Amino acid sequence: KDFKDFEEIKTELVRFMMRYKLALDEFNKRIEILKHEFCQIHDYNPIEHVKSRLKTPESIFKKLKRKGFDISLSSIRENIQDIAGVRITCSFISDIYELSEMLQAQKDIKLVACKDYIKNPKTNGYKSLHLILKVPVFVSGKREETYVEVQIRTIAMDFWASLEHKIYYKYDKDIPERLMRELKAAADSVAELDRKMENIHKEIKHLKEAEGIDEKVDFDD
Ligand code: 0O2
Repeated sequence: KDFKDFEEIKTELVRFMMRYKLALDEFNKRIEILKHEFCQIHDYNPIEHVKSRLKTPESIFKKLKRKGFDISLSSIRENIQDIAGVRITCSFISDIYELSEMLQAQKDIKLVACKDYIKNPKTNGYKSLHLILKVPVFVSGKREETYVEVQIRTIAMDFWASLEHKIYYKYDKDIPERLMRELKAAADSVAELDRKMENIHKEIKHLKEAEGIDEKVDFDD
């Protein structure tokens, strides 16, 4: 009997997670199309890389406990909005906002929430644009709106966040004040670099426009 129960739970879980996997696949296709659209408009590829992941059952369970939600599939479906996660690394800050607009302009994608940690960075210096979207997926012929969390950031923001994640993010004690200041200072340097690159990019764009240069896009660049 135990084995039968286990098999039933396993089948249910696999089906449950499949929905999020389908949402990721669907979303990644959209990104690929948007990349081409963007290239048509601006003559360059704004996306450096795209990474997607499914939250592990352990991590889902921990989040349910931490936030005090029920432990059930329906509770997970309603309360955990980052089971399907996509991180898009862009070249310039302006690309982040343009890409976000393009995503939100898709008729069947719904914006559930937007957290702009670029305009309002976290106290440690973390910057990124977070969108919670609902993406339609078809499971056994039935349309199901599924949450996808999208984090959009520049290469510089990603560099900082990746290293900070390694060093501190899941460190559950208070970080000493001095190290907190150093971390914030590193985030400020990274932001300064982003501003500089954005300005150079804009100036070159204006120069090109003035000279009427037509650029050829190479997706591997
Ligand atoms: P992982 O391992 O990347 O999946 P909560 O999820 O409750 O902490 P909330 O409000 O649901 O918070 O989400 P929020 O604030 O939008 O941020 C969640 C995700 O953003 C995290 O996912 C991280 O990926 C990233 N993030 C947020 N703050 C920081 C930070 O200070 N440093 C770094 N490096 N990343 C951050 P997970 O699931 O916590 O982690």
